[in-house]
Amino acid sequence: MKEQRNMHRSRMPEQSNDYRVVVFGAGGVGKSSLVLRFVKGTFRDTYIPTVEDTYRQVISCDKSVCTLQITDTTGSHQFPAMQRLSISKGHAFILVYSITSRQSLEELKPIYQQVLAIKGSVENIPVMLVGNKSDETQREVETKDGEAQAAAWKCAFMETSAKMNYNVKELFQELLNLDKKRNMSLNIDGKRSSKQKRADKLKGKCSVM
Ligand SMILES: Nc1nc2c(ncn2[C@@H]2O[C@H](COP(=O)(O)OP(=O)(O)O)[C@@H](O)[C@H]2O)c(=O)[nH]1
Ligand SMILES: [Mg+2]
Repeated sequence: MKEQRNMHRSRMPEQSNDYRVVVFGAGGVGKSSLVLRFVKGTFRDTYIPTVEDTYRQVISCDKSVCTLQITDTTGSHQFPAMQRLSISKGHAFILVYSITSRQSLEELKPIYQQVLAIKGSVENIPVMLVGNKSDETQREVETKDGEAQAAAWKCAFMETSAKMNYNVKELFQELLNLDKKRNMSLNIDGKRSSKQKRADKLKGKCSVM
């Protein structure tokens, strides 16, 4: 039995080299838009419900490279078994609501509780609470309310706009920075702008390309 398990593992050595980020949130808050803006640099105004998509990008990790794997989930009505599986496999989590919907922030609560239940504690797990659609004027959730929720959850917080491309790369880099066990950068060496190099110096870390 034991031998079989080991054989199985050795056939998939690349697995351990993946850094898995899972994006959760109610339907329509902009999960897919954030992921597509980040991965492809595109934005669309039409709403196409997502089943579940995973995107991969090579990033640098501890002086080597690894695969950043981003799973864009279907929303808060994901199958419970699928939700549990993505949480147990995930290394880091992005919890998205829309600043135009207080309800969408409410819908994150059971998801956060489940992350907590499965991971035991979120203290050593990168979690970012994200208020998306910051470009919208019909605001239902104030920035300070998002900040307060993040403080209660002991996680990081950011407002973004996938539409205006505001804070999108920053979101992913900040999330990676939260992981103290690895030194990860979206940037595969040598291509940083002077602005980013300055930011690196300040933080003592690498940053976005
Ligand atoms: N104004 C605005 N609309 C957005 C933003 N992000 C997404 N949307 C729109 O919100 C709708 C839902 O986006 P989508 O990414 O499919 O949401 P998902 O269900 O969470 O994946 C779409 O019509 C998007 O165009 C944003 O930052 N600002
Ligand atoms: Mg979607």
